[in-house]
Amino acid sequence: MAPRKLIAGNWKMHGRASSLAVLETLVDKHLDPACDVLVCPPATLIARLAGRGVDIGGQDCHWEELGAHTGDIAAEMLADAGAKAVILGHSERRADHGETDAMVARKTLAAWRAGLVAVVCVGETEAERDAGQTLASIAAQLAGSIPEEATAENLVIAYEPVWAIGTGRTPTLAQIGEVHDFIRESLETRFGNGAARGIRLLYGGSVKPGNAAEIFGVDNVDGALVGGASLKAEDFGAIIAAAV
Ligand code: G2H
Repeated sequence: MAPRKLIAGNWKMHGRASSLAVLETLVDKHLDPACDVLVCPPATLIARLAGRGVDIGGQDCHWEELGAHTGDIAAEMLADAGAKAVILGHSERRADHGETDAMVARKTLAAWRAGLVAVVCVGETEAERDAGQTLASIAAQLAGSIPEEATAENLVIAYEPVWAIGTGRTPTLAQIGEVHDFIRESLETRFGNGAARGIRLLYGGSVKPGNAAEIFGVDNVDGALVGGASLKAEDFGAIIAAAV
């Protein structure tokens, strides 16, 4: 049986005054219980938005529980604020902050230590795709970023081709399917069928109401990580509706 779908919103560094209105609109729509919904706002909004009917998550965490790390936030702090999950290894973090697979693996362990679901992002660059290196790049990121303790309950993987993020460009359905099938097979090889079948694989990169339904129809796509379109309640609600 396919896992329950998950639609996650990644607000990135957006969502100040309008944030509560977006969330309240989603809650008012009485989200279909057949679909899980997660909203990941900036960390300053987690406590304010948690407990209002939609699961809330962070966008990053440090691998240490505490210490001299100016500007960082611990997984335990996210959990204290009411977060249930945290996005890790997003390509914007990898690009802006030099995050490596090894760092993402340490952050993933920290998330699990704090009881958070880790939403680990992987994806190829345009140069890697043009060079025919897409699956090799994904394989390396999976091997380096996902610790051995992964289970269907503590891990979600988001496939986000870097060239499709915030650009309005999306891969073909065949390209999405090829990578999601590859990720599922890689997980089965490493963790066995039971765990691997339950780990949810999200597609991310310019998901919008107009393309969500066809993307959700692709095998091994268990939901979406949505950036820009998650900032508008109407668009995010339409994407959620397309998943159920
Ligand atoms: C990819 C995605 C959300 P967008 O970063 O993680 O953003 O939907 O704006 O491409």
